[in-house]
Amino acid sequence: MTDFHIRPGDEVAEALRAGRPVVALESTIVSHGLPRPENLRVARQIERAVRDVGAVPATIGMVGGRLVVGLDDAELTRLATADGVAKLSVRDLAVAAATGADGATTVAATSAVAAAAGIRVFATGGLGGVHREAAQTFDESADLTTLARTPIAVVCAGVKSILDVGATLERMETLGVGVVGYRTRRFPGFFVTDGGFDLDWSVDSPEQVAAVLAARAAHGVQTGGLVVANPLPVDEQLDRDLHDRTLADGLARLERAGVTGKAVTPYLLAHFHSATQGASLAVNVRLVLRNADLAARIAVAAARSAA
Ligand code: PSU
Ligand code: MN
Repeated sequence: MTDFHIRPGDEVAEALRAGRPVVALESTIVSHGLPRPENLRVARQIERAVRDVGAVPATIGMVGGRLVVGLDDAELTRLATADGVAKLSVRDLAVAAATGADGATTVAATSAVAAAAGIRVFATGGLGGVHREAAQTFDESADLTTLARTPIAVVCAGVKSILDVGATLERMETLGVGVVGYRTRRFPGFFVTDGGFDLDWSVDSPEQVAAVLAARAAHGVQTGGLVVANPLPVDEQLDRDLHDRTLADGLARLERAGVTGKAVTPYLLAHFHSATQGASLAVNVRLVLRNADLAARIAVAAARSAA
């Protein structure tokens, strides 16, 4: 383990040493993806959901330049409430460390750090992907290119409908990122159950995902990540009409406001949460908690089969 920069909290380090199940969690969703003050409450709930199934949560983030795997409650509180918490992708980690910054890690950075720390399962809300108009703007999340080279299973509710979902799936194919639906052959669209595209594979149980991870390790051929796409049940998704209206409005505002680059995702998420009077927030929280639960079950199954 490269614990020069990555200093796991005692509990996480001990669990990894003993081969007990550990689930990585990201902090960008806390600092930039959810409104305050709910963000801190939800961050704690996500950790609780992992613990409830018998796994150890390891929320990852940067505190005063120190890259932490397994933030303690004071650190989590700081990243949820402080001003000026940076949004850190992989390329930002070293600069943030050297300048003593506070930062929240994206899916890309969290995956890279978790894998380096020996964690094999990661739960988040939605993956970053290819943005609409990417053919002009080149805006494609580093989540995809990082997963191309990072051996970790990411449990998510697909990608947000604010992205070009079809292009994101095509890029994952090109990049060699595995995608399986959890009890579905339709790729989920985050707030909505069905993102509009078919998947080649579906798995039925945490044990089956653990078997995929074991086969990958045995083959030694696939070097990148595995996306486990876990849709919300239809009766828990955001109302489709409300969703479509809010999205159209959000995209128009984005263009008028001239928002680009890494501000795009937080801007659109904040728009959804305010324009739907909290309906999208409730949906967002539900799906993250479901993903944390599934990821923990996968980690438990993987630890059992390795024992
Ligand atoms: N999806 C969400 N909420 C989020 C994000 C994605 O539902 O907060 C965050 C994740 O941390 C993801 C990042 O890695 O946004 C992607 O940002 P970008 O598109 O700038 O790569
Ligand atoms: Mn981007």
